[in-house]
Amino acid sequence: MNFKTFLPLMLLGTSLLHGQSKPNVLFIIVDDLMKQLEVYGDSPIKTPELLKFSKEAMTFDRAYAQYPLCGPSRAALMTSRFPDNGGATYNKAGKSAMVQKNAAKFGVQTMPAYFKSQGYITVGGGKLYHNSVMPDKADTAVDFNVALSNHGHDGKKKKVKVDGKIKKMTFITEASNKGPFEHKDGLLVKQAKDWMAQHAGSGEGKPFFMCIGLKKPHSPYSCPKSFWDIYKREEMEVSSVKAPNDILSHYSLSSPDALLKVHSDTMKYDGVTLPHAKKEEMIHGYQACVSYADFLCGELLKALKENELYDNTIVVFTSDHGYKLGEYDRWAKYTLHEKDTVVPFLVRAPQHKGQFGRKTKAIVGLIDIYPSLAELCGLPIPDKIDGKSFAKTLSDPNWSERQYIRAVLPRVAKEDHSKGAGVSIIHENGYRYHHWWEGELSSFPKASDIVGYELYDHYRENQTAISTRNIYKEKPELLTQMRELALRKD
Ligand SMILES: [Ca+2]
Repeated sequence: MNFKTFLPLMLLGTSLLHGQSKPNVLFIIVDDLMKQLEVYGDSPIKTPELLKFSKEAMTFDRAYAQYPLCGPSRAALMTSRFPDNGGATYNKAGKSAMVQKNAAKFGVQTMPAYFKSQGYITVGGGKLYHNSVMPDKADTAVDFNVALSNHGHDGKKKKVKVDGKIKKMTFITEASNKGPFEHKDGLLVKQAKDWMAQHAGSGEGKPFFMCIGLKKPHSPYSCPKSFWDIYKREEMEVSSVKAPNDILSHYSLSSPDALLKVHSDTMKYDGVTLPHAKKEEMIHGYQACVSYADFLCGELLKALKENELYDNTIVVFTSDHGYKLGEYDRWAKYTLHEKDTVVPFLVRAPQHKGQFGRKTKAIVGLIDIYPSLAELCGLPIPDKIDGKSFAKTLSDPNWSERQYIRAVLPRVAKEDHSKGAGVSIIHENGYRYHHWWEGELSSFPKASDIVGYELYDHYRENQTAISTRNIYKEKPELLTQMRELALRKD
């Protein structure tokens, strides 16, 4: 037994008493959750459960997705491979069967499949990949011994005509009269709680690895009315943050109306014509859904405590990418900017109790979750993955395994639909860098192929707002240094 393996076992004495040699894991991933939460400072969004949890965990301030869209981000997380290094480069490639197949080509198992192969009981439910976990499907069985379903309510629908065909589409918001456990996510959490109670009572000595993917606050912003009632409509503030200066908009920004087009009551608008009252309703709905997701996370944590599992369970809470609510006159995701790539990130490792309640500025990527959980559970870190373990940061918040982290994004470069792509770097020096080139995402460019640069001074000391001033012309030496890093593949 090497030291790395021995340490967690030594510190988790209580589990040994119960005949279980390794800690359990509860991994919670929420869909489309922005980092603007109370745990990060002043936020109008009420998340009392996460706030309470942050006192019993470590809060990461600089955690980033590797691709600002569900499927590819989740594929990168689940396989610990960058999207342009064997991960998914488009949304549908983030479905579980394809993620597993692609990972196998590189000799990598998905994170839950790896834990399963190491003797863990793996339990999964909800949106973990671009698709939901489906009990009885072969690809689900690769990852999970136990699959939970999430067939509950998720938004009221209306019939609308799209391209001459009648389609049923959800309204963008809904304050529903259903109970919290009748909605999709609530139904899932109820099953997870039941499973925990049953497992705790079974006396089985095996550790579990539970992955729960909550769909909220992803649109439609549909949740029980009681969560809407936490807020007052007149207090909703529409962002006045405008797009950065001197950028190639078709690369740097997402479509202004992509979110609006998929809901029955907003499809007639674009980012410019969307009425102010509708914007306020959308922000209200998003905030209500975040509070609903917060409530459900609290239910999961409560179940761990009630079943005396909490002190022997590592908990990771995060989102698949960030989100915009009107900033840059855009909604949702799909840019490399800070709002779209930064994620909330909280980790509770019972063996590092001494650091609970602390915050860290260590830079981490979602691809780092896989090797970190392996190390924290005393398992060998698999070869051929790109992630780096942040386990040491949990005992020393000043320790950062990374100096920077990368995200990527393919684009349509021109009106002729030719390909373009971009890469971003967020560096511990406080700067955010992007560059764009014409060509495939997988075709790494030479410096001479680059068609656009962005450089933002984001994290200077005492600076709270995200800068939208593109300063790439003002800092030529720094630009060259950052470009060198962005042209690497690590
Ligand atoms: Ca998402």
